[in-house]
Amino acid sequence: MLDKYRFLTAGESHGKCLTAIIEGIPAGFEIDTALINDDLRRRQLGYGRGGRMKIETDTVEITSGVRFGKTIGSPVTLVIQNKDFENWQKIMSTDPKDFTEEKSFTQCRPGHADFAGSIKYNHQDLRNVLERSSARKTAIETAVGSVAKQMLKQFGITCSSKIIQIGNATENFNQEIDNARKDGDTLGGKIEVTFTNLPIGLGSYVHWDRMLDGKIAQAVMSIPAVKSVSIGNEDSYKMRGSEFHDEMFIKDGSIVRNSNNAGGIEGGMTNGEPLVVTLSMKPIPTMPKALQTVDLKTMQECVAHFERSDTCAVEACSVIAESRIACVLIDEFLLMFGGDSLEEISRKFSRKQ
Ligand code: EPS
Repeated sequence: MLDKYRFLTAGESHGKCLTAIIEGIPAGFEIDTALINDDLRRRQLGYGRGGRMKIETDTVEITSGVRFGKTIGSPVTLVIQNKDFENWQKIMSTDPKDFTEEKSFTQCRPGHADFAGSIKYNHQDLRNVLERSSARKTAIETAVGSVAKQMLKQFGITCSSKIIQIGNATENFNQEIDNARKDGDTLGGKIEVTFTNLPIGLGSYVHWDRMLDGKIAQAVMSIPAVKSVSIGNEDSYKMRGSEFHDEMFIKDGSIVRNSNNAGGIEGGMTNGEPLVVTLSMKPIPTMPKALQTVDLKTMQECVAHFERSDTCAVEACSVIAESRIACVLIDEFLLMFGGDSLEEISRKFSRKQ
């Protein structure tokens, strides 16, 4: 849990809605619903998305904490309705009278949370695991991060992301995705996220759990399907120190560097260079091509449960990664320059620049 920009989300994939409460936003920040919706749209787009994205048009409603476009210092609540709930009302009912055993599924999907989740929470119906472990919840997480991005933007901090690789392809991504779709298969990929204009000194070297690189790694690694995170030049372990480290020079009275192999973090703190985070995403485990598995009810071998899925969600993942990192950065920003209002924070911020 973050210290200053704290939030909880709730909601199941086919439940009524997704909700987040963000606590700790000072008063006076401009929050534009349309910009959150832009990010939600970006998360839904991308070549290779599946049937669910044709049903949903994710839009956020802000139900507390904002008046006339500005935060008022109270908790900010965000809600996204699941349109698909209409088709799942009986299956996702909270009323015990609606229960029927035929609606349960027990053929666990290798690579997903089904197997361990069913044992951990003692669920016989794997839907109880699927519903919250689904990447659907990344919609509301994207909205929470989008608010963080808007707050950072008010101090000139901006972000962007790009896809570097899909499967084995470094170009012709759509072709690669088409090929996988034809085979009933799925694909992962590699993404780069960059934040610029960060103040020097976010994070700290004094304790392991205050290192900014560690916090970013946790935030990104916990995005569904992400398998690795790195900051700066991924080939650092192959390079000599004299090649890797970003030497410092004076130009027109300022400190400059000719390289950014550190990716903007030294000693667990931002160093004023762009923050560059690379992450890899595994292929989604919900897939048409039947994976061999076990039915946990009959204890017989069978093929994995499949309703529908994306062939590739790497583009969605890039938007989610921007959001996750933005949450960590605004948290650090508020730790360093925090106050009750934008004015107070701006005063502290300009004193440090
Ligand atoms: C997702 C919504 C889900 C999945 C996908 C991501 O919707 P549904 O289960 O109704 O198809 O499409 O999640 C997974 C495939 C997964 O395995 O978690 C979304 O909104 O991004």
